[in-house]
Amino acid sequence: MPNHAPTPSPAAADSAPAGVELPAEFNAATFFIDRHLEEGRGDNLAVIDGSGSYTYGNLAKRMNRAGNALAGLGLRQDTRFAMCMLDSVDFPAVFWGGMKAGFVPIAVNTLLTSDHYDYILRDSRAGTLVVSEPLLEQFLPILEKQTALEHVIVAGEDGHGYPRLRDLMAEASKELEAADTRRDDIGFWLYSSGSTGSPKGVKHLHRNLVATAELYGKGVLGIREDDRVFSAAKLFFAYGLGNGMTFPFSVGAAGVYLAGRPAPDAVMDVMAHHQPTIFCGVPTLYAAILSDPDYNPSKGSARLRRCISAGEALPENIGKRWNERFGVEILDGIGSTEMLHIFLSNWPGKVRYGTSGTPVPGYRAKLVEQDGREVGVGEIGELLISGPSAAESYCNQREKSLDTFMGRWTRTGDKYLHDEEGFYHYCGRTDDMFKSGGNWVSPFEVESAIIGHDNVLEAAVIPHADEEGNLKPKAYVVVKDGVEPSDALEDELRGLVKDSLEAWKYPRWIEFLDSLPKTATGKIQRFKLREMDQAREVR
Ligand code: 3UK
Repeated sequence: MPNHAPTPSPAAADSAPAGVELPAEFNAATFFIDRHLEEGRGDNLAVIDGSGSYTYGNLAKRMNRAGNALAGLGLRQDTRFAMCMLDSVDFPAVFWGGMKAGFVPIAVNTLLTSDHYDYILRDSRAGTLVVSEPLLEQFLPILEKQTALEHVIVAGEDGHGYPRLRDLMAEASKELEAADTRRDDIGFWLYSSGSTGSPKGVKHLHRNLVATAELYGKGVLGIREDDRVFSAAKLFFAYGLGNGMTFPFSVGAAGVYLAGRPAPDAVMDVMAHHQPTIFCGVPTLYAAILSDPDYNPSKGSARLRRCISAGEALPENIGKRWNERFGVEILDGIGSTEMLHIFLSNWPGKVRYGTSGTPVPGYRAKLVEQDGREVGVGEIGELLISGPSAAESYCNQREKSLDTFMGRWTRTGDKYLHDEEGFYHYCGRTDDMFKSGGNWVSPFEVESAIIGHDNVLEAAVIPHADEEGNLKPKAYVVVKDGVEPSDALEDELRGLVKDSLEAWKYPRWIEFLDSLPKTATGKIQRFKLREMDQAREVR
């Protein structure tokens, strides 16, 4: 057995980012699962899901059976297969089993429409699909049309005419020797949700999983063997994949899985029942939990020691109120599917709410103008990241790959500024920023001011042309339950923005909506509001 223990390499010269050294022959599944059996942690709990608790010893057998089951279908090394699965013990079994056998799992968002699944199956040309029974329905209308797809396997009680995962696993051996993969082999793909355009297949290497677990999981979170991580963000999402699998599995700790929708009541239920030590959410979930005064520490986890937030910027007031109510800081950090996990983050004990913190050691950040020139302190630029977990490329998108993966630097598509103390302040997506009267408006900044109002739940700001054709900010606002929109409230919101931001930034128009358009991973789709707004103008 090769020695899989990673050794942090010393901070390297400027051209080569600091990283984690791994042997050239490397299979991530042996590192994250088998290693614990070899080192005496086989009886540690690895997974707690809706059906029970599973030790590393048990998960290893499931992984081996799943890998053998896939091999039994005739998959060859490097073959990719799609998995559209709810969070349960079957997810790690299939994901790691596939990788251990040398196949390439493609974890697919469970919340998409049939059209998107059609697109992803064609785009990836996956020959096998493993799908959770409740999700099969969305695939049925498009399965017939697939030319590359040969096998559909259903995880659940009823296979609806397709082979069941549990039967294939029961028939397969619980012993499996790891395929002779290398650290630089493509290990798995994810499809980026993409706030605009079609989803993109993002190809990641075996080694990238270790890099994120070492640099962010251990480096920032300080994950330990006695931790229990509950991620409301699902395992198919890079954020959830790290939180729920690679971080706990890097140290022999446990992941707590919720198969259903992470609504506040379901999330608080899991907190109370399974007492996680680390909780991973998105800003809207933290806000929703806080909006119900009934949710207090007695209904949560007494062992909670860390909370993290990503996916969108965490509004300052949400972080502060959470701290006050639950006595635990929320570490806001920004990550992406392309970089696999968080690369700028706040630190335990040094949280600066309203910022994304500082670069995670092992990653470097720079803010640039369109011509590539770096901007100075306090100026807005596009964020580029260099670090050892960047994806290799996008599937089937040469131009986008060249634009995004620029050698050591990866383009994020986000605007940031950094202050004198080195903290990074989020200013919005490159595509969402606009100029009003020659001055930049960051929708995010205006939205943050608006949601500072007690009656407001969410807000989105877009450019809207006035009668002369000049762009000015327009706000779409969702009020909290039981609040009536009114002219008086509009005036208060304008006043709030005028008090805290420059004169050109206040919303000239305010419209109230019941909800905002969002991606399946919870990001506000401002482009949809812009489209809606323009369609109305034309009429
Ligand atoms: C935005 C944030 C401000 C930002 C992700 C943690 O969200 C993740 O990946 P996606 O590919 O989206 C990436 C984009 O989302 N974003 C994410 N976090 C923040 N903006 N503050 C934040 N804290 O526009 C980024 O480019 O879906 C998050 C870990 C892994 C991930 N994949």
